[in-house]
Amino acid sequence: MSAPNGVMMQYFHWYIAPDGSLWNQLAQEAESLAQAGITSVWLPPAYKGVGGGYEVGYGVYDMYDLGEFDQQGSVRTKYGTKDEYISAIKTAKAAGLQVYADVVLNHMMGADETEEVEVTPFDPENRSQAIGEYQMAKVWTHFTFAGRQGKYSDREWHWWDFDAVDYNVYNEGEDAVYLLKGKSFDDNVDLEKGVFDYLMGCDLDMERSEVQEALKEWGSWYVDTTDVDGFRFDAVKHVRAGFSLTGYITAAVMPDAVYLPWVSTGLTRLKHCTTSSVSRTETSPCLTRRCTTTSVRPVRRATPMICDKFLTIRWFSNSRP
Ligand SMILES: [Ca+2]
Ligand SMILES: [Ca+2]
Ligand SMILES: [Ca+2]
Repeated sequence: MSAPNGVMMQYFHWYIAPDGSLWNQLAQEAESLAQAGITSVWLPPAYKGVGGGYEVGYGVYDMYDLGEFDQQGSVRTKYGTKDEYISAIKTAKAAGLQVYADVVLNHMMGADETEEVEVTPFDPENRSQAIGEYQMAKVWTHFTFAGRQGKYSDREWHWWDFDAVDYNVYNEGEDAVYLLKGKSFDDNVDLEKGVFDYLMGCDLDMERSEVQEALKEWGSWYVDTTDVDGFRFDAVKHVRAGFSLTGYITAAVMPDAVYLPWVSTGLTRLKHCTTSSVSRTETSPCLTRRCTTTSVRPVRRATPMICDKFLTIRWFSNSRP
């Protein structure tokens, strides 16, 4: 029988040295972490970001590059190579730790090429207020991932996969959020700044089915490749609630529908929400319903935690206790 409560360690912080050693360090320390009472580790984003070997991980460039390809000036990430990452996860799990991967679905940065598209500039402080005319812009939205050459996925990303950007080559000095042609900011997000769909970089259009499918495909690949126990979702208040992160991991990771009730049951633990966390649910109907649940049933197999900025979800295979 597993213990009712665990201890998760955030196994990184923003300012650790960018020397590519974190994954190896985890492998070396896994045993002693477990002995000290740690039951799970939250690892930083493992894929290539716009800052290459210096990128903390939240400026997502290529989610299929876990430190394997020469992109953004580096093969490894800030934390090591793909092989070191996978090896560290294996070692950590062998030591009895559960491993959570940090996943950023909200935005991408560091596109390889520009594209021309009509945009409408909006006030960065009030995204319901246009501050200029519909106009032609040149934006960094074409992701070719040339360094990966189609391995794992040959999908390229274009402006039509995104809702907005904040940089127009034709008007470099302007401070604006540019809503792209035919797009709307996704609904059911945080209401700060009018509608807080846009945070940074190229904001994914979560209403677009091709984008949803691409993310599910990636999720399946990621779990198959890394064998992590769960996800920590970044920037959830900027991701439309209708996308349903629990539905996402169910579709991406647990195609067998029998697992869904376990995830839903886990969400009743939202009685542990802090006041600030509930502000997220005000704009999230799919979570509000569960957050108002006062009776908390015992949760054995799924333990999500939610707050205003992130959401972690853990799942178990049949073989795990
Ligand atoms: Ca949209
Ligand atoms: Ca968004
Ligand atoms: Ca969006």
